[in-house]
Amino acid sequence: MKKKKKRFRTKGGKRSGQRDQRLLKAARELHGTDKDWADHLEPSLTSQKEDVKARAGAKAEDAGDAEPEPTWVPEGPVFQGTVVSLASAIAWVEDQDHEVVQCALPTAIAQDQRSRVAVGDRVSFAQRDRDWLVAEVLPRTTCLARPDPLNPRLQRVVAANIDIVVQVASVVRPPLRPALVDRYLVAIQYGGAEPILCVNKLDLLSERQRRQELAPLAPYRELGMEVIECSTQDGRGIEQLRDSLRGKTAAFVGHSGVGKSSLVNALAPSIEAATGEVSESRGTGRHTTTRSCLYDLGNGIRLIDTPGIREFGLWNLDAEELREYFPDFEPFAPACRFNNCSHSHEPSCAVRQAVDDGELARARYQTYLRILESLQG
Ligand SMILES: Nc1nc2c(ncn2[C@@H]2O[C@H](COP(=O)(O)OP(=O)(O)OP(=O)(O)O)[C@@H](O)[C@H]2O)c(=O)[nH]1
Ligand SMILES: [Mg+2]
Ligand SMILES: [Zn+2]
Repeated sequence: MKKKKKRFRTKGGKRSGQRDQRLLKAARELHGTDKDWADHLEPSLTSQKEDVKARAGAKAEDAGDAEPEPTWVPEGPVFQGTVVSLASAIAWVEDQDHEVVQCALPTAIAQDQRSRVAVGDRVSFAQRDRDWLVAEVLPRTTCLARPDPLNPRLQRVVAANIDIVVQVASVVRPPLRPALVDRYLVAIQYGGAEPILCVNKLDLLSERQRRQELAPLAPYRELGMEVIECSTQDGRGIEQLRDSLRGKTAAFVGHSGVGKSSLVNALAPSIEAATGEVSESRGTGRHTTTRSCLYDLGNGIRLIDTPGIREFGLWNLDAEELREYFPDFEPFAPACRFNNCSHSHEPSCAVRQAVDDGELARARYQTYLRILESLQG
């Protein structure tokens, strides 16, 4: 099959790396000595991504800034910074001197907080009376978004202005779920970031099991996606992950319990992000991380650790567009009888034929059909 190397590459801009941990300290000071605060901290982005695919950028803008509402007009000096953490109607913003300032969110933003502002967003802020207040959320270069699970008409932005989204999966406890990988892959490309797949807990498998369990990931490697096999227990893959993240801002996403926070700690032990046991009976995580946190890991790596999710829906995508996010179908699609073939029910579909002939991964095709159905439903 024709390889589509570089399909997922975006031209990530260079970042000036900051090594200081003052952000973490500042946030801890803000919250007294509560060690759990480490979980509530999201290190911020300090620079804008310079260059992303124009289309992806436009998408991110659609997704994030559809209807800018007036907030308030500051009278004094206005500063800019990056949102490093969020709570209800409050944003912690890191300024250019790496000071973290607690800012209230004006009502217009707070009302629609999950869409209007996310960790990683650049904001302007200023003082009103004695308090600091966010004035404006600046346009995003990229984002990762999904529909609100309880109200699919609402968008939830998971992280903003990221170069890379690392999907963290584990091989066992919880088991690998390629269908989730596919959904994330679509959402990541839609938002303009570069996807990396990090498969964790490899220490729990024998070599034979490893080959068997990881076989379903072959299609992603074929697509040119970086797949990193790692373990926070025996350290494998951690340096490869660090190399891939060097100079970049990234978000860790995935199910609860796969080891996202453990990976943060493996990359930078001084962070001490809280981690939680996986439930014995269900083999799933316990949602230990409750808010996204942006950490500065050194080597120019800025990392947003996010809470584990149960399901990942897709935001604002139509059925026709979905095909573009399955580039492995492209070599076959021109041979379909209909040039607008949805590859689901049409006669003489070359994509379906390729699946039957073993030239295309059946699991990828099945995920495609499931997503298609959900978009039409
Ligand atoms: N065997 C093994 N266990 C691991 C590995 N990485 C993490 N764990 C364990 O997996 C459990 C969950 O790890 P966390 O880092 O809290 O997982 P998380 O993805 O951050 O989970 P949430 O915050 O709930 O989304 C903990 O008990 C970790 O010790 C690994 O490489 N191998
Ligand atoms: Mg966690
Ligand atoms: Zn077709």
